Amino acid sequence: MEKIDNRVITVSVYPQGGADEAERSLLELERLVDTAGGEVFATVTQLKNTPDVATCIGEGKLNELADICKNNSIKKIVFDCELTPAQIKNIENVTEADVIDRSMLILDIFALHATTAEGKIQVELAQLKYTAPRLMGKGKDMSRLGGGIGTRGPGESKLEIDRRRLASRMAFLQGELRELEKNRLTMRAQRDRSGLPKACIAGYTNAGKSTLLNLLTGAGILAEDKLFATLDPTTRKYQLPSGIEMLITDTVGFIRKLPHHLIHAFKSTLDETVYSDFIIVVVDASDDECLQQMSVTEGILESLEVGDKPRLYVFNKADKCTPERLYDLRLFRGGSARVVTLCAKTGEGLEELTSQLEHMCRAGKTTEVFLFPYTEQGALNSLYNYAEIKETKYIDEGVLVEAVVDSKTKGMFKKFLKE
Ligand SMILES: Nc1nc2c(ncn2[C@@H]2O[C@H](COP(=O)(O)OP(=O)(O)OP(=O)(O)O)[C@@H](O)[C@H]2O)c(=O)[nH]1
Ligand SMILES: [Mg+2]
Repeated sequence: MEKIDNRVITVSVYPQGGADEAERSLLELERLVDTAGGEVFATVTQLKNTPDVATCIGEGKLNELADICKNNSIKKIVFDCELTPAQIKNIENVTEADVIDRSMLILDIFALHATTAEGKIQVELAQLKYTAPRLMGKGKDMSRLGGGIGTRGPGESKLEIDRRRLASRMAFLQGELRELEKNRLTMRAQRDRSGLPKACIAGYTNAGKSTLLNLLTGAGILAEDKLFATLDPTTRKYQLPSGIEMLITDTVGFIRKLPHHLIHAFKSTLDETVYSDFIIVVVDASDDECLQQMSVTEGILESLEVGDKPRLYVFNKADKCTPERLYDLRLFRGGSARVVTLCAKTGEGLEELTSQLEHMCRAGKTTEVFLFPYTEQGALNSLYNYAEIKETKYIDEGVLVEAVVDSKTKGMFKKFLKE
């Protein structure tokens, strides 16, 4: 069998003073290439304050890139920035290799990892919007595309790019997505009715979000040392040691240079973050880049308009950090935010985590006493769905109930409140 050649050349263009950041971003690009099944053969960088409109890199660099490709029979180039369809076409003409950009590569990984119908549709739509116009500029026989890095469709399928069918395929997928969104809304409404506190796990990709949900709930989500292992959200019920139940959702990870249109494409699943009561931000404390990763995470949470939701910071992978480092990180967050350190792999630090979760779940809740006349047993039954019942007493006037409720529930059962 012919061996598939997955060697790629990575390219970065950076402005004056941006060398360090470019270097870090390239290292991450290498991990993305690896996750997509490729292997970085060489890297080409250029200091250039404004990328060339036609070819991104300058003419001399482009020729250098073409020489490396031809001398080593490299057929794939990945740029660490966004490229326009015209830039891709021009670079391909000179280098005679396939060219993709960082966003196309990320979408390719998403396509590999999407498992639910909703996830697959979101990925395909995003690919049709972003990747397809960039592949079409090539003027090649499109039926031969698909299979290589950057051109895979979700699941086993290949990304079909036929100009004539593009618009109708997108309209069809949008319709399907709307249907699935309706189901998601129904499920969310059901979860709302349960009255349980809801937390969403967010954070940089590979921080250990899925490992954390697995540790707490035995959710059995695939957690591995790859970027974007998780694409589809999973929600599980978790019972805190005190008996309080809560819902926790694991979601897709974040990464730097995640363009807004990509975030928007995954809005339907990222909305789980929007509807949570608080956010558990998981940070890989052992990563030298973790402060920067935290600011990327904050930026994306801002753009999802959940910047003001309460946070619990979990500095994970504590087993790979010195105590001094953990101490410094805790200080960095300042006094206001809740912070715990954890090793999600072994469970070390779990007690501190659960006690903080306990606090977060109780925040904004009060203990109230209600009196339900014996004729209102239906209402009493429904309170059980919304509140943590502490004590019930049967007296002449009805059932006296002491319960921990949030303000919404208190309002709903206002007429039974005992003065
Ligand atoms: N040493 C160490 N490794 C950990 C810990 N927690 C998670 N990992 C490892 O980190 C890698 C990533 O973990 P995941 O749980 O898949 O990370 P994630 O945040 O869900 O990543 P994505 O879904 O890809 O965004 C896996 O190889 C885990 O085994 C930890 O506390 N210590
Ligand atoms: Mg995950």
